[in-house]
Amino acid sequence: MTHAAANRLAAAPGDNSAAAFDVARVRADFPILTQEVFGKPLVYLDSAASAQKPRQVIEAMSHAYETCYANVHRGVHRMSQLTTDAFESGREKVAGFLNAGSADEIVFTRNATEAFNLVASCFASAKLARGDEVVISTLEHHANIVPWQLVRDRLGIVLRIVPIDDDGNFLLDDYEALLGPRTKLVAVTHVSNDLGTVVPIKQVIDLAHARGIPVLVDGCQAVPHIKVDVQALDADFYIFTGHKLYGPTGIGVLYGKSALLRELPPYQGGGEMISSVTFEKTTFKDPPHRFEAGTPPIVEAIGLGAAIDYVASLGHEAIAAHETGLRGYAEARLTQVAGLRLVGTAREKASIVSFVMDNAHPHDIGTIVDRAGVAVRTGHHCAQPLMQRLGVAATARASFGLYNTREEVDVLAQALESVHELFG
Ligand code: C6P
Repeated sequence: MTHAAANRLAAAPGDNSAAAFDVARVRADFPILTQEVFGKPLVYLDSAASAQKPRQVIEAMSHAYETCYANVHRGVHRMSQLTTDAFESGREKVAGFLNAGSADEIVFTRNATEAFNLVASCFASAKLARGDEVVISTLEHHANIVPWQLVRDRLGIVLRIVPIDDDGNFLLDDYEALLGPRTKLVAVTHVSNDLGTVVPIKQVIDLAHARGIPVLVDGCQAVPHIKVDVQALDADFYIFTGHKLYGPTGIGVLYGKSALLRELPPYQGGGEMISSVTFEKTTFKDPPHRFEAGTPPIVEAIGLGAAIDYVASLGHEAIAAHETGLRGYAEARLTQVAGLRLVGTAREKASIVSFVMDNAHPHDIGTIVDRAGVAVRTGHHCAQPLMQRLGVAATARASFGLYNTREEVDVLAQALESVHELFG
């Protein structure tokens, strides 16, 4: 497009509840938002799947490749040292972002999924035996279900599932009742990727800790929207993925309390995670390097650091206020569309609106709104047990990022009205 079209979708008077948040200026940082789809301005409402990248992230990564690139922790040469400093500064930024006690508590992985597999595998080796229990919830993404099922099938552990109510609220009393003498870990999401439910995570952690049980939190859908302080939460593990936080793909983050990480064996073996190797015996580095076998996501860590700087420059509170206003507006606007039903109306939600429509399959909805330039995700959102609990095969999901506007919600609503006309 087409600056005219871009401007149409940018902030209009009264666009934002947070006056300090200048969404037009923010949109100018995202080059992709000037694209057209089927001749219409792109309306990107799929940030929960993956967020778009600001110029600051793209440039930080290009700059690294152009001016300061080599492998890290390996070379005495200048370029390797400079790259190592930039890479480790990405780790420091993540530590600051989460308010971790130290950068040594930050492990870089390939994505969030790998971080879950790392904890499941290593925690199981160190701490789980047949009959032990791990508590997860109905709201979980497959990434926090399947790795535990693999452990269950290997070791004979038991998975206990926290139920939800019909609105998608996490049921705290039922959760507490599941905690018992065999519970060795609680692993729950902070924000549901399908419903947007915000889980009362501090209470979840406190109830577990009162019984000496550690807690792993899936923060993938939380960190782009909510200020997270792992020390204030007292989370034992906290996982997120770079690409939903306006950073690159190819990098995930596992925060783990130092003492806990030290108790875990390595995840994978290979270069860089060792202190010494002979054919008889290998000794391992301390965390986080013990868990980072092979060449790490070097430029991705630099890009993630730039994304964190970007989010910090806008301020998490301002972002949250903007997105809360947007979600409220979207829920009010979409419920006016005939034949549309919201799926997930929990008391506290973040940035996600899932819905179904009479007579129209979510894939049809997604295809039709795409023709209007609107990108939403449709399907089971990698949360099939949640779909089963809610009695739906799939939903359509609009998810908002810091660059979205109320005008874009209007474009979605108009497109949904035409879905109703076609199928209703
Ligand atoms: N959810 C969505 O459209 P990865 O793929 O490893 O970067 O992130 C996995 C993951 C884990 N937990 C939650 C709560 C998530 O939302 C996701 C990714 C995307 O909802 C893609 S399925």
